[in-house]
Amino acid sequence: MTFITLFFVAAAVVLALTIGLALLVAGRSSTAVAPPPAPPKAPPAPPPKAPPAAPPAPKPVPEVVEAPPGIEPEVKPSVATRLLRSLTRSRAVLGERLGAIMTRGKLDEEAWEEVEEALIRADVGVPATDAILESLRRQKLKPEDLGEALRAELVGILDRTDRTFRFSDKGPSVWLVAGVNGTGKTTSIAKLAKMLQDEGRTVVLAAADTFRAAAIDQLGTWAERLNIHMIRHAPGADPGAVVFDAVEYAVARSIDVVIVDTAGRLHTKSPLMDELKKIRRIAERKGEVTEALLVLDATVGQNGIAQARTFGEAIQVTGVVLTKLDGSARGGIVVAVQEELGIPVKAVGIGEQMTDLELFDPKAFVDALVEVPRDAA
Ligand SMILES: Nc1nc2c(ncn2[C@@H]2O[C@H](COP(=O)(O)OP(=O)(O)O)[C@@H](O)[C@H]2O)c(=O)[nH]1
Ligand SMILES: [Mg+2]
Repeated sequence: MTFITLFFVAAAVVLALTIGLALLVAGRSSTAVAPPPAPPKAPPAPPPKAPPAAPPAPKPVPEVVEAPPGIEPEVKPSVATRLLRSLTRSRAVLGERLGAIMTRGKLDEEAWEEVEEALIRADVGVPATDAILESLRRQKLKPEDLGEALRAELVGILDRTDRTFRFSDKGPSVWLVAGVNGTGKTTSIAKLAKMLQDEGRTVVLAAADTFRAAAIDQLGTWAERLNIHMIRHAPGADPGAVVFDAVEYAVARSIDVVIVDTAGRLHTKSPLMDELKKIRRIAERKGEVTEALLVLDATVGQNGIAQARTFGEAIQVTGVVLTKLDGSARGGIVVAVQEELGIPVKAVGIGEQMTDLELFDPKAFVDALVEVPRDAA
């Protein structure tokens, strides 16, 4: 009996152990096999990949931005903004006085003397200053209207002539560019050529300032940058021969404009003015001189008037290119040139780059030259 009981107990224990063991194994394997944690692990994997992909993205941005400055910054401020900036010094000369008179609120003799002095200091010149003062005095102005009235007078003087550039309808137009050395002839030629190119015209340059090799090379550098052909001879060669070849080149290839760089002084004994007359005659053989542009440096002020007189007699100046307005306190010279010589300023140079040329617009110029205090009224 005891033996049988013992046998059953032992059997029961063995059975219980076996079942327990089986259950345990089953439980373990089920937890081990079940890979649910794995899928959650998989999705997080791609996100970490994405962020590394993102950082390279900003890189292409600076690369794209860098490209245009390499060529030439085309984003230009407006003409009014550029003029306003260029005429800062000239405006200060006129503006200080006007501002003071307007705030004082009295247009007495003393005030008129101050207006006169300010105009002279801005290089408007005596004849133009006299004419302006006479007209303003007659108007019985209130002090607060002085600025606007002065603007109207200046625009009145400047608006008298046509200042558009001329072209030939027969063959190549020849533009002679003359002026004293250092005024900015060569630089202005590059700027004018760029302007013509932007208008869709074809241009050839004539390096007729054969006085110095460096002058020819300087024009050559601009010609390369503009991708324009330049006719050159050896330093010291006859400028007339260069012009002859350039016009012939233009005729043969139907080029619209020949721009001629000339010397401010000469190596030969023949006077400069005779040489310029000769250049003109040679250019007229196969082309038409539609512009004889005198380059004047705005920083020299009234001296420019004397230069314009001399050159005017020799080459019948059709217009003035006034350079370096950006560094001048004498912007009023524009008015003097117009009033005293009857020559229109056609373009103004406001920097050393080839885009630093503006066609002369009397209204924009006067607005930038004469500040009218907004709170004057
Ligand atoms: N700031 C400024 N400089 C100018 C302007 N035009 C010319 N220049 C500079 O004046 C100097 C003489 O110019 P250049 O063209 O060689 O004069 P050129 O001897 O008459 O041919 C150069 O350093 C030019 O960069 C201008 O409008 N503004
Ligand atoms: Mg030169």
